[in-house]
Amino acid sequence: MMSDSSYLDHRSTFDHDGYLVVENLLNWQNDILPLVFEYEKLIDALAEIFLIEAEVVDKNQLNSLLDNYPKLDFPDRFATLIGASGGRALHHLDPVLNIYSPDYRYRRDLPSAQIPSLFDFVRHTKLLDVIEELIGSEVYASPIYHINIKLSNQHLMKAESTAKITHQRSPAEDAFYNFQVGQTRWHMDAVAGLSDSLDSRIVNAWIPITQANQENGCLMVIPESHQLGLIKEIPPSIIDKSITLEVKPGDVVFLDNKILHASAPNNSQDEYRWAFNFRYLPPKQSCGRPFLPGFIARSRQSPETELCNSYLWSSMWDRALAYVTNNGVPYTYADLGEITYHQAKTFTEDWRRLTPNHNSWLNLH
Ligand SMILES: O=C(O)CCC(=O)C(=O)O
Ligand SMILES: [Fe+2]
Repeated sequence: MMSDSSYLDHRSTFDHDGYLVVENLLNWQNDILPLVFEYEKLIDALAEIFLIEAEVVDKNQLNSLLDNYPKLDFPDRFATLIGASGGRALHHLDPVLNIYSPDYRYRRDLPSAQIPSLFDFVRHTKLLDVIEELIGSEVYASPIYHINIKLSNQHLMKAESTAKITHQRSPAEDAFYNFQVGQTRWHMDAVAGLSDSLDSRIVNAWIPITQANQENGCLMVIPESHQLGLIKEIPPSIIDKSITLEVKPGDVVFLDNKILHASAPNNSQDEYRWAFNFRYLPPKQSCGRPFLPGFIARSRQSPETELCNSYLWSSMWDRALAYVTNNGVPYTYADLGEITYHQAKTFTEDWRRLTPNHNSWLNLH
């Protein structure tokens, strides 16, 4: 149900429906544009690096790719980055998902993807005010966050052709390619975490950066499906009950960790559909990925424990991703379903002991 923040009780709507749309929560100019501006710069820097690194046989061809790049519009630039990196730029931009890609390897030599404006966005007061209504005054920002830029067919083809020119593998071979830039299949976020997080009150803030409509790949949800318990294979009879959520930049969709959702395919001519999603939970509960760094985003009880410094956040990520690359991911994606609740709980507690605060993340080797 669409709700206006002024007249409906957010918490009861969220608890009942399993999701909540707050329209016009954020302001494009003040709240969203600064992040878009910096994030596009990051994408452009990565594109230049991957193009220069690519084995283009013909130097003239490389120069014309580089010369042409700034003239391209955003989806063409993003598709160029994806193609020139054989999809691996997505590993850098969205490590949380891609640490499970078979060839994931953190590249410390690239500019950090955990940019200050992203950190500031995760901590945005307007987001945290709604999160506080939904989960209470103590808020931990989960390390699980994603970026999904869904490309039209035209731009997916551009990624393929750039991969050919730059002698990269087809980006479509990448493990999570479709999930990230194509159509996200039906799932509940809860299945991607260790089982000790199943009872955590995790709220996902899904934030559109562009319009998201039925044509370009908006979010689809099955209202009240968060009450069905853990579902891995979703029967068609349930999917029949799905609805589409058409939203605009400034609106924010809050999702229960167990609500079934997916994205529609991007069937538009040349639009891209860009959204971030960030997860929040009460600090004492399990986030499902204890070996990645979250932080206290808001604490009314102990405000001094809030992490406010974006550079410390980037460094925590740097250490954690280097650690995962050097020591291996503690468990595979396929293991997730096999690990018992008890094993998961012990694993989370061990990591908590190892990393009680941000300084301890900085100490990881
Ligand atoms: O952005 C989308 O379309 C869906 C993303 C999603 O479901 C996720 O990241 O868990
Ligand atoms: Fe999801």
